[in-house]
Amino acid sequence: MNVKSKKPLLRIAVQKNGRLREASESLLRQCGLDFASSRDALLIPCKNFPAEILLVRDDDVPQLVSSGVCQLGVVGFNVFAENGEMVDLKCDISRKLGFAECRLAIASPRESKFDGLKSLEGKRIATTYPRLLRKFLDNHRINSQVICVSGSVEVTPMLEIADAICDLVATGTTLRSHGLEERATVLESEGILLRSVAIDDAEVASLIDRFLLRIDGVQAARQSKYIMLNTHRKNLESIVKLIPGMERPTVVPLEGHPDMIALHAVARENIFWETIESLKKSGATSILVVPIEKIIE
Ligand code: PRT
Ligand code: ZN
Repeated sequence: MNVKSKKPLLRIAVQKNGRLREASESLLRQCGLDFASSRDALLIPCKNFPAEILLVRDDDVPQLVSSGVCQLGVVGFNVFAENGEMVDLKCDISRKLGFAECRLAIASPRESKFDGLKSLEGKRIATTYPRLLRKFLDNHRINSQVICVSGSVEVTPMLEIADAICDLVATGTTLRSHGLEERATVLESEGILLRSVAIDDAEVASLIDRFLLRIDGVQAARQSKYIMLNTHRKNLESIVKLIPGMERPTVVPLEGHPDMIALHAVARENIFWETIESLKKSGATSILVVPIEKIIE
């Protein structure tokens, strides 16, 4: 493995297979990084940016970034938080990425009695997140037995190995199909970008700044739309009020129609059908709502 490269090189740890892989890869590509979509190679060089991508198990990302083997890494906040409870990680959360959203939650069989957290007193709770669960229970002064398992957490009550579970929940389908009901949230999670704190090379630090600027551009664009419409000049004020999160509109006269204007603007929020209907009622025509690829301030 090309661990010590001569030229300054950014190494980014990304999950090899699993729920984070696709969104991480798509984010890197949106940031303009061009690399092969290999399913076999573990270290993939970027063709157009001095960076390489290291494909690993998600559980290894915090350590790889903390030790400086990788300067950046994408991982779920849940994994970072569980690892951080064990060792003092030398990395920061550089960006929240807005994908792989889920929560670490306690659930118990639907028919079991639950009157708040005190119902867990003395009970056995199975989890793959023992440290986060233990901390949560301690904070609430609940004395339960934490049972460490390595997977298939949701079947443990059925097998009478545990009375409750603590696992990741996204849609809640898995809990429901195992007759379990969500009782309490231990941690809210989403994908995060970790950044090593031990970066002493100025060129690497400046590469990271360039990369982060691109991420910010992609994230700002994701929530924004570009809107264009025509209207009578007298409607301008009422129309401007209807566009959510609008910034600095450009207003230009329409050639050959002295009373008509074209309005172009960036809306920092999504534009829903209801807004478009209201715009039409207020006299807007030829409304175009266009996705934005990047916003660089
Ligand atoms: O092989 P590797 O170790 O890299 O991957 P992994 O198997 O440990 O992780 P993976 O790919 O399953 O998940 C990676 C990350 O995705 C997690 O650490 C979370 O940050 C995030 N994530 C988001 C989820 C979920 N949503 C999720 N729903 N991780 C797991 N689940 C599982 C959950 O454990 C349960 O079994 O999905 C089931 C519940 O889903 P719902 O939709 O039925 O509620
Ligand atoms: Zn994992």
